[in-house]
Parts: sequence; structure tokens; C-alpha cells
Amino acid sequence: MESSEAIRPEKMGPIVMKETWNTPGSLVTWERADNIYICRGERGGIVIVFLNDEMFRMKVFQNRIPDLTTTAAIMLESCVPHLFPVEETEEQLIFTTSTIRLILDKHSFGIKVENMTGKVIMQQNLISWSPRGASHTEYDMQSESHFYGLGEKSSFLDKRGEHYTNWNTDVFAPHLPEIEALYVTIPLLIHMHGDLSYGLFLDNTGRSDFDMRSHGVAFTIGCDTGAYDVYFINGPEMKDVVKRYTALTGRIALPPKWSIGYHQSRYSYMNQQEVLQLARTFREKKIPCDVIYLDIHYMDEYRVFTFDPVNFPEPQKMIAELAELGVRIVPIVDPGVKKDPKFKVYKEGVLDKHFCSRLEGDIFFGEVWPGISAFPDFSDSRTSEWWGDLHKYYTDLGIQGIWNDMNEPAVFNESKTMDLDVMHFNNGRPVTHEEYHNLYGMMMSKATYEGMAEHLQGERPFVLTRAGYAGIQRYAAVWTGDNRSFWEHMAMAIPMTLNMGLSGLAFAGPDIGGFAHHTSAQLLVRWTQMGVFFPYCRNHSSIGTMRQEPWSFGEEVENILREFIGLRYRWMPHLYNLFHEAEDCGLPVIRPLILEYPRDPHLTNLCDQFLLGENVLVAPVYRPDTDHRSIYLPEGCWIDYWDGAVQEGGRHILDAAPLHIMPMYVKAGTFVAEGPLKQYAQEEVEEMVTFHLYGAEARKGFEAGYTLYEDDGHSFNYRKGSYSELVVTAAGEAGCLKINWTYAYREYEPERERLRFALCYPFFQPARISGLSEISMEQLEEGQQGWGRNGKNGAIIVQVQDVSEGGQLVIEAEE
Ligand code: MIG
Repeated sequence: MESSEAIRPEKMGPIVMKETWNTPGSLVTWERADNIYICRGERGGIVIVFLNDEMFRMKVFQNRIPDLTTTAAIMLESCVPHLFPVEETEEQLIFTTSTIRLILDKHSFGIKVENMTGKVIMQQNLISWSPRGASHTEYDMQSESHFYGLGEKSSFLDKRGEHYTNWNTDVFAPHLPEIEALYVTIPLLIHMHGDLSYGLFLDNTGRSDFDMRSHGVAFTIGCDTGAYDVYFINGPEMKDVVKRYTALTGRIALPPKWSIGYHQSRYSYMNQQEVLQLARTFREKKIPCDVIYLDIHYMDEYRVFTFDPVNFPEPQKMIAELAELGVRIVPIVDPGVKKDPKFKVYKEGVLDKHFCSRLEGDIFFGEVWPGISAFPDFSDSRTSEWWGDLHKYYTDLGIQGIWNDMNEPAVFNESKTMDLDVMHFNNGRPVTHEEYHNLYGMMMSKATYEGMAEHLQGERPFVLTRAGYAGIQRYAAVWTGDNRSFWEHMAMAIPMTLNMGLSGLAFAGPDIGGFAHHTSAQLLVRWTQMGVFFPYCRNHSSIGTMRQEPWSFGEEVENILREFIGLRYRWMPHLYNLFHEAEDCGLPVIRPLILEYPRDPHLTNLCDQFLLGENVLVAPVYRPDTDHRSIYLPEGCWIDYWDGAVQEGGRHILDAAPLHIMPMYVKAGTFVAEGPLKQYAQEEVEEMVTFHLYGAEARKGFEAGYTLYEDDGHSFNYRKGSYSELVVTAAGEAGCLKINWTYAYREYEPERERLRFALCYPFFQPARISGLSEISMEQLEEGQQGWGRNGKNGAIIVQVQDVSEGGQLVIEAEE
């Protein structure tokens, strides 16, 4: 007897139906409910929420009004909704804030944002969604449009003409321009056209795509699943967008000073003797270093929260010995927990239901380093707390930093990640992995950061992560994963890290020297020269490749690396200041020139040079056997860091760059705070700050200023007010220069006796300085007050007592 199986659908031939995408149709009604505006069309609509004058959220809905919970990216404090007047005309709904007008076209549901002079900032056209839950929107793009942001992406700085997808992926294959998704997802696109910029942040943790390539006069943003939930972030300058985006998703937590030192890593340092020997070698060779990483081989058969009993039998002793040398270790912690009923973490995880499972309850197992493993469900705070707490194992040993790897999550299977139907419990709002994927890594690092912070009792933890989502900057530094020892990858690290900075990730950087493939003497030199000015500074390389510790290529290379790593340490006060600025207002530590000079047409895609902070221009050499390079100097007067040569900006120059030199320029009228050379960030040496002033002039109109932020560098006491701000200003007059310094705030007392001012390549010759006598460099070194000339570069150095009342210097020019 036949059953209905006889007429199963597939026997009837394929049913091909064209998917029709829906649009909301025309506006039918609108209403205000508390702070939200609900605009309903014929087949769906948009909810609009203003966060302030410059930012609003638009969430598309189809049938029911969407719920307005956000992902973990959004900082709730930034989400205080505002009400603004609404005006309705025949054709439009118009919302007006103090700076922008949002205009909804009743017929097309298009949304336009104008500034108060009526210039169109943004035009969003078609909103549509597929019957299977994908959504898609189209935005106008102009001939002069340029695009930035999007976090960690390959290719150049300007994303015009590119297409990217967001799906956190472990990409060991070479990071080529055609690779659209890497380890991190930051769905923030900054659109700059003419003198206007704005940002669009798509808060969606499933797969999304940004297409600035295929549609001619439009760019599109789409997502495969979940809600179409976009934040408009106004400029008009790109800097405003970055500041506002980081107010929305959070800013970096000021890192402990040691974590912005030089880090040395290798996959793997194999045993305790090797690690200790490595640390001693740094000290013997006087190459500064703060951190050594322990890659996967430190563990007992790759079980997290263990040490290998044979190769690392005495971790506590090793860590204590390293501490005496001023070196910390940062061990790797992957999410995969080895399936082993005798392994405590696994047992606990299973019994207490901490692992990601299918809806029916069966645990998802995937293969990673430890073999078959289970993966904690960090979406649930109960599990995150458990995981965080496990880190007591490390903090008890004296560890303050953790390295999260493989947290895309990476799995050795065909899809390279967890199955899409695995569930995340998400504090009672379960979602599939398909919807949650891009958030997994960030939630792991959040759990890690919070657990470490708790157990370090007031000390700042350091977390490094490979994967992340918007907001990851609050918990971890991000490194750019498995690059290769290719010159092309060194060059690509610049735009990649710069765009990460524009996307909130101020603490980021690549593996210096390259991870896979074999580095070379020159590549290591050039990459290190550049890398010491990147926010995150770690040399890391893969098993089976040429060694790339700084001494691996003989004395000449070693000397150059020592010099440049030392430079990072001497510039630590300035660097730390920039990290403070990043915590304070979200601006990145290194910046594309376009951020500071948005009207200069030469800069829209310039990314083989960058700025450290606002005024220090770094131009790395990124090709082999090259001893010259062309450099573009933006408007203003620029001073060669190495020899003081003065260059007029607004033009290209050709600069010599022998192997021991990486071209650097400081804008005239800039202060840079330097400290003493240290072998590690918190080494106790005689403290001193030298304010280097470049290109000082004794004429009316010359001005320079700097605020030096200082605190203890390792605790959270600064958040209770224990920090200081030393404000330094310089003002020129006819025939003299006055320098003032004063503590604007001084609840933390820097431990030092003296301050120095160094006039680097001033445009005048000082004759008298505030009644101080001219003394020798030796006398200056001994601590005497006075002024002298540095024989090496001719800088004028003035030394004064560092007193809390501050002081003034009058520097009179030679007639
Ligand atoms: O699939 O832990 O990107 O830095 O050395 C390799 C071993 C796993 C990938 C990381 C790399 C690390 C390596 N890990």
C-alpha cells in the first residue's frame, strides 16, 4: 500500500520561486511611545530612537514592534533617549535636533539626514528584507565619497570599491585583499564626503556585509539574520564620529604601563628554562622587554588552567624569578575545554551546564588543540562568572595578563567554527550560534577581564584577544592574528591598524616580524622600527619559522632593534598620555593623516605613513633593500626627528632612510614628553620627564601646549582621583620664548625631583634663560639646575626642580 510518502515534494520536481524582498511601503501611521517613534508602513516600518542631538537608532520591524534590547556592544549609559520636535507635512516627517534634521519620506520610507544649512549628510534609500530573515539597505554614495572604519580588514585605508563580510574567522591562509572576513567584527562604517562625515553602526552579531563596490552610486549594508538595527552617528568631522562611536560602544580601559612595553612571543617557548633564559638574555643585552608569552605548549596536553608538569614543573618559581627581572608572563587561554572526565574544568562545566549545547541539551563538541573539546557559553553571565573565577589559578601564581586565542570560535572542521544551530543561552533569551557568532570572542574576553580584575584586587589586568565585536576595546587589546613575514603584510598592517583605531580599537597591532613564513634581518628591522610606534607592540612568530628574537640576526640588527625598542620606552610618558586620551575621548593612539587633515585631498587613502597622536609623523620603510622613501607632509612646518632638517609641508619629499633610520617628522610647535630609558616599564630608575619642544620660535604668535597625564601606572586608583595633570605651555614674543608649567591637578605625586625642557632645533639661539647659568651636560646629569647644550643634536636643555607650584622660564634670544 502506498503511503503519502509517494507524493513527497521532491518527487514533484524542483519548485523554483523567486524570493521577493519586502519593503515597508508607504508610511501609514506614526506615533510616539515614551521616547521612541514608531513609523509604520504598509508591510513593516522603522522605530527611531534619538540618543542625543547627534545620534539616533533606527530599527526595522516587519510585523510586531521590535524589542529594543541591544547587544553587548552598546553602553547603556550612552543610551538615554531624547525627544525632539516632529513636524509632519504632506510628504515628510521631520525630526529636528539642535544640529541635524532627520527627514522621513512618507512615500518611499527613505531617510535623509541634513545639517542646519540643508546639506545632505546621509541618504538612506531602500530598506528591504527577505522572507528568510535577511535585510538590506541602500545608501547614497557620491563621487567624492571615502570610507573608513570596519575594524580589522585587509587592503588599503579607504574602503571605497571594497566589499567585506563580517563573520569572525580563523584565517591562517595569507591575509590577502580578497579576504573579506578576518577574526574581528566591527560593523562601523564611516562615510566621508566633502566636508561631511558620519558613521553607521550596524548592531548585528550574525553575518553581515558592507558593499562599497557593486552598486555605483550607492553602497549597501546587509545582514543575514537578526534585526536590522543601525545607529546613525553624526560628524561633521571624522574625529567627532570616532568620539561619538566610542561613547556609544565604550573606550579602552587605561592599560597597565607594563602592557604597553615591548612584548616577546613565540609559538612556543617550550619549557621553563627556555623562558628564564630568554628573560635573562633581554637583560644581559639591555634590550627592554616587559612580557614573555606562553603559547599552547605551557599547558598539560592543552588543558586550559594547567601547566605541563614536565616542561613547566615550577610555574610559581619561574614567575617569581621572572618578576625579579621585571618580566611578566602572559599565558594563552583558548575557549576549548578538553573532553576528559578526569579534568576538573571539563567535569565542572558539564555538571553545571556551562558548555554550548543544542536546544535538546547535547553538548557541542569540536576538535581544537586539546582534541575533542567543549566550549563555554559566555553569553550567559553565570558561565562568564565561572570562567572569570577560574582565572584565580593564574592570578594566584602572580599572572596579570591573559591571551585569548581561537575565540572566533575556531574549530577544526569544515565550517571552521561552531555549528550554526548550537544555542547560546544568553541569560534566558536563547539565540542560535548563527545569530550570535560574532559576539562569542568578545564575551570570552569580557569574562576574562572581569575575572582577572576581581582577582587582581585593584591591579589593572591585561587581556589580549584575537576575536572580538564592537565594544571589545573595553576589555582587551586586539592583535591582528596570523599574518606572515611578508613585506606586503608589514605594509598592510598600517591601514589595518589605523582603521581599527578609527573603529574604537585604540590598543591594537600586528605580530611584529610576521607570524608565519620566515622573517629576514631587514624585514625584522623595518617592522620593529614601525612596530615600536604602534599601540600594541609584540614580536611573535610561528613554530617552524626562523627565530625572530631581536638578536637572531647578528649584531648590527640587534643594535638597531635595541635603539628602537629603547625609543619606545623613552617615549613611554607620551605613549601613556595617548592611551589616556584614548580612554578619555576615544581617539586612537596612531591615526591616519586624514583624521587630522580632513580637507587635504592627498590623504584620503594615504596609509604608508601615519601619525602617532596628532603631530608625530612616522614613515616606515616597507620594501627590502630600500634606503629612500617619499613622504607626504601635510600643511605646516615639519622637523626631521633625526637631524632637525626643516621641511615645509603640503608637499612630497624624498627622504634618506638607511637601515638604521626610519623617517619621522615632528610638527613644529609640538611638545613630546619623554622619560628615562628603562629596561621595563616600571623599572625603578631615577625618574625625570623631559618636555621636548620642536621648532620653538622667539616671535609673537608662536604657541605650543601639552598636558601630561600621570598616575601610578598599574592600579585603578586613578579612577578614584589619584592622578596628576601637568600643563606645559610655550608662548613666543619678540626676542623671547616663555615656558610655563603648572599642575592643573595633582592628587598623584610623581616620584621625581626634576623636570627638563629640551628645545629641539629651535629657530633661535638662546642667550639667557631666567637667570639660570649655562652648565655642562655632566652637571645637568648630576642634577644641577641650569641649562646646557646637548652636544649630539644641539638641543638646548633646561633643568628645573619639579615643584608642585610649577614655574616659568623666560628664554631670551641672542640679538
Ligand atoms: O591555530 O597557539 O593566531 O598567534 O601562536 C594556531 C598557537 C593557534 C593561532 C594564533 C597564534 C598562536 C597559535 N594559534
